[in-house]
Amino acid sequence: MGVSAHTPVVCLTLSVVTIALFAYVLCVCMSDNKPTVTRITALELELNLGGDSLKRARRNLRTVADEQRYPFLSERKLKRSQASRSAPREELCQLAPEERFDCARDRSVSRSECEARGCCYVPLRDNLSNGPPWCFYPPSYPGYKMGPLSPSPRGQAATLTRPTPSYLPRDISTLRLEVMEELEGRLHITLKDPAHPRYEVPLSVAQPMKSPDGQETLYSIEIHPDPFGFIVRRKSNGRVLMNTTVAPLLFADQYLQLSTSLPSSLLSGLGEHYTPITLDLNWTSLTLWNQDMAPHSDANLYGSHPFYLVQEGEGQAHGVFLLNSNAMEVVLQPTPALTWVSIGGVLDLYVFLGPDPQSVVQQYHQVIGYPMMPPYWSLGFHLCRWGYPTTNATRAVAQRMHDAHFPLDVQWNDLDYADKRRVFTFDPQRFGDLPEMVKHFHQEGMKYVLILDPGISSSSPPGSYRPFDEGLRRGVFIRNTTGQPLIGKVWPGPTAFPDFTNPETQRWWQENIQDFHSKVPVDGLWIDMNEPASFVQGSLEGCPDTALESPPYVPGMIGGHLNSGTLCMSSQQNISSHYNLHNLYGLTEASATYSALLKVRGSRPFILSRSSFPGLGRYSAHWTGDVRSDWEQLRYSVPAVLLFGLYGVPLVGADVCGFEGDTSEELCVRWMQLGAFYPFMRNHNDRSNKPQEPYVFGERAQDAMRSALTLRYSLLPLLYTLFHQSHSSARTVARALFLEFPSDPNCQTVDRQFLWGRSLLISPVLEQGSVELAAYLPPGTWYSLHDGQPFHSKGQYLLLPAPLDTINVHLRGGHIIPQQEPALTTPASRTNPFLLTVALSTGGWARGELFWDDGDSLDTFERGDYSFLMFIAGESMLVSQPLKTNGALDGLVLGGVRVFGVPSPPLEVWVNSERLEDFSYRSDTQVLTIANLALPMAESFTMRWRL
Ligand code: MIG
Repeated sequence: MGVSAHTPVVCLTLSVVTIALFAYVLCVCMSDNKPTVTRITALELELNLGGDSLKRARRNLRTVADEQRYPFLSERKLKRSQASRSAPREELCQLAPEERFDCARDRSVSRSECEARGCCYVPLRDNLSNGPPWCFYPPSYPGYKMGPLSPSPRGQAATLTRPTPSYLPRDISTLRLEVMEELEGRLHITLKDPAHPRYEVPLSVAQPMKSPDGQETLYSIEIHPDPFGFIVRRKSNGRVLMNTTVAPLLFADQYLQLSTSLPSSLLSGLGEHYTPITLDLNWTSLTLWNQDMAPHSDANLYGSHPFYLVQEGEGQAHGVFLLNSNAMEVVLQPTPALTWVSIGGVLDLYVFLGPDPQSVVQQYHQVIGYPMMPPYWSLGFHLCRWGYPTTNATRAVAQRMHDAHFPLDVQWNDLDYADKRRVFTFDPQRFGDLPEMVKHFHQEGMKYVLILDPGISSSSPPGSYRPFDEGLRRGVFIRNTTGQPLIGKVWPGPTAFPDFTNPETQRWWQENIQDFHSKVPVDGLWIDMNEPASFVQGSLEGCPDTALESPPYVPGMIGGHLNSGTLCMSSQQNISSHYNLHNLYGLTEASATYSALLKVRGSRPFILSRSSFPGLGRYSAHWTGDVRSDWEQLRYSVPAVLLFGLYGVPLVGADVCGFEGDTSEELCVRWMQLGAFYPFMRNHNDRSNKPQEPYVFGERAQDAMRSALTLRYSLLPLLYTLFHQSHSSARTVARALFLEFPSDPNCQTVDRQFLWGRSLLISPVLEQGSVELAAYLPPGTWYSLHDGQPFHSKGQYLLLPAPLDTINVHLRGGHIIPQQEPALTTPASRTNPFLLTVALSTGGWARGELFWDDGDSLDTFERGDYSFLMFIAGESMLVSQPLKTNGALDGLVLGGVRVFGVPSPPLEVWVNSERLEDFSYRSDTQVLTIANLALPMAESFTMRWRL
């Protein structure tokens, strides 16, 4: 992949590039044995410069002392190389506070410094770090100037130049713009440095499936040459979706900034944060930087998703994806408008035109990759805790679950199993019979998953811990600037960190998994701590003092430094520096783990990753990390799960009953009920807490939990079919209401309820002590899934009873869902009779489908090795039609049918040509029930009821 070079060359090139502008900066060359980098980018070149840290530039916090310490950033010196500007005329500065775009995001400035930037300085009464800026751009603030557009291989291109330097160090004064109209609903715009290739995210985007030639795009783009900016409009109604002329484009080596207006304030995305489904635009700043951080507000969490979706109104939506993995900050302001700030890479921007929100999600997933198809068993119930001290304790847990008749598919172990907490080992005393335990679980029809942290213990005596010895020999670890493996500290003590961007590392990782699996036949892997997290800052030896560790601007983040709780930014990975690749660590680990498990097990891999980046869903599930056992965290788990659906990671859930702190019986019941509708359902608990396995609670609580689990298991055929739709066509599984009812203004911000696919509405209790709840029912008929009781809604809130043993679930008129009699594991439930629940629309129609395969083989859809049934109801008739069969349904039967919304008692019921005696009808709920059927699932049938 490209050229390779060593540090001296790097520094030399660098000096040539920058010496003219910053002659007073010395090139601090790193030692000679720096590892080979295969892709030299301008960013890396520049980043070997000396320089010192500027902590997060909080407005008005900069002092004179700072200026002396960081001379190369001083405004005074910078001015030598740029035309000095003067304050704009006063009338240009008469902007309403919410219209102001910050001219000093990079650092705080005084009036004179602000005016020297040519910006307006108009103080406001409050000087808030999250309020309107005092120093802001006047209209038409100078920026880049665009030359003529000409055809390029993929679209149109132009050169942008900056006649006068910006106020930032190491401006890139010439840029290449490329505008690619890739699909009818997809616009792609890149801005790069044509002279010095910079780091780009190594995501291979599927090329457009069709070109928009001759076909109308949903958008038009208008480019303003001077100062450069562009406007994207929705063609159908002329609505301005993006307007980047509202503020200047900045593109310096370690500071890229692009602002745009937004057509509405209904903005979702930009995770991972602890927020509702729509974001607060009142001067909110969101940092995207993967960090080991328990979910709480105003903090960057484990993953980064530089993607947003805007509900425009009238049912329309668009999305924007900035493909950039550097530390980022997104600033929201009430205009409404948004500013992207990234401290590296290039600007690689996709705009998705929808026009409806579900299409936006699909267009986004076409770029980042559709989600994987999970193994069927992974949709069952998972049970874990940190602190099952032995195999016997772990066995006892599964046994008690079984004895108490709770479904359980997957038993887990946390760090407890490992010998001195080192991965790929197990404790010979406490977990000596781990292999036997796993085999025992397998005999019971269960699966087993354990935790696998990336940190490889580096302090075992040489020759005693092969993963490290081998890894060292094969050069698989991330290296510090002196070329040695960087040593941080995690659970086993000092650890080295595999560089998953290195193909050799991927092979070594697979061999370790293979070796371990040959002893302990795990069914999946839980990849934790992969932000990556470390208990020391940077490394045990600290980090070198370079602009990579402390760039001119650091987005606000927990710990205050890029290397807080993680590795040195200057450490080197195969394709670039950790500075560039940090946010990709979990993704690259997930990808390597996926390949390894696939090879080793030969069936669909199951991986659970804490850190995430766009594309993770191709390989992995996600859980929301160390949630507290409290009601607020229960409530915010709903938007968290829904947002990961937008991000293409549909197999997601929060730790049921909460991770940190003791749960309570009531909370745990409500959490089990909500968790029964998380796409991924795992009860997991922290070391020191009271136990929270379902069987530890009182009889009533156990009954409620058992019925929630049983309900989930009865719905798994539907859930599996939804995962198929997500894998094959990027539909969301757990779905926000606005995706399904985009034109209903009442749905725009609903995130206390959600849907499964199109048909099931889940309305959990999220408050302590509540035994009723106000649930919104979008217009249409909704039937209680429990008893078929219909509600004809005009789009209104209904007060529903919700005693402790109940979670409200409604089935939407017009839909048919496949169910199956539950069992204690999925291998057992998968052989049980199916059940169809038919919810007639007011016109008496309904439809639904079932995707079925062996639940575990790879690429069944792609290879056509599956069965697919279509169900249609209308005119007092239900038809099941196999559109495709492969034998997977052979021997399986339909045991019963429930029809909701049958207006009067049927006189007769017929299946095919046979008249049935065994049916019942309830006039109060208008439900027709047909039981004791045994119709082969793989064959078509027709059922009629004569009224
Ligand atoms: O530093 O493996 O989020 O689920 O139980 C804590 C122990 C490490 C963090 C995970 C949590 C897990 C815990 N881990």
